[in-house]
Amino acid sequence: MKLYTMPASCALAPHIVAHELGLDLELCRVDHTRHVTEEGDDFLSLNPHGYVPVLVLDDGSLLREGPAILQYLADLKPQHRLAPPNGSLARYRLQEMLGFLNSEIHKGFVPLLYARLAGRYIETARPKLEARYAWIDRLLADRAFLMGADFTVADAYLYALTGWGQASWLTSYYRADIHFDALHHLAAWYGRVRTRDSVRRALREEGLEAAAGPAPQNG
Ligand SMILES: N[C@@H](CCC(=O)N[C@@H](CS)C(=O)NCC(=O)O)C(=O)O
Repeated sequence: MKLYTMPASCALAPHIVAHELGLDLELCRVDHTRHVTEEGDDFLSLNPHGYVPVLVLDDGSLLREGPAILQYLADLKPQHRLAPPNGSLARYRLQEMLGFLNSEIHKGFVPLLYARLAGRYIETARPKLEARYAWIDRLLADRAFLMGADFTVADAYLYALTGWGQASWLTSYYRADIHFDALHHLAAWYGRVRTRDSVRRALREEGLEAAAGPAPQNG
């Protein structure tokens, strides 16, 4: 297995875990300003988002996103008990903690780190979010839902977040100055999700249905 990393980054976590488990792990450093690996390869071809960690498995499959990589590694050697068994409540507790670390702690640092770039937080953050939504748009070009043909919890999550950029119908705190009008696959997906009974009901119960407008008829 090979781990793409940058020293002192969040990729330090899977690096540590690999040692905990005694796994044979090859490390490859990435220059994130140029998106080139120390072997001279284009890192964006491995991760179009340009960030580490990326784990390449022995069969050549790629795994991205720290929480997924950490759990994958722990599950390779369950006897080390770095993660409780899948399906147990304890495992969901671990995922609860990893979700918290990922979005609240890890990404909580980002404004502080970007603030050092002469306060250019918005100018740095918005293009990244736009690029990531463009990637989601391409993903949705040939699939109905985020993970494939079927609606999953990930669609519910993305639907809730994407509403923040649809400023026309949100008037409160959850209104970001970013628009996805040019992303047609995203718009089609958004309409598809909007027609689901669960979504209509949730919007109604949160007093949002009128503001969200009528659900598309043909999804
Ligand atoms: N969602 C990713 C984020 C990883 C991340 O933020 N990596 C940082 C290092 S801590 C990075 O590579 N940043 C470079 C960049 O965004 O260009 C994860 O949780 O694994």
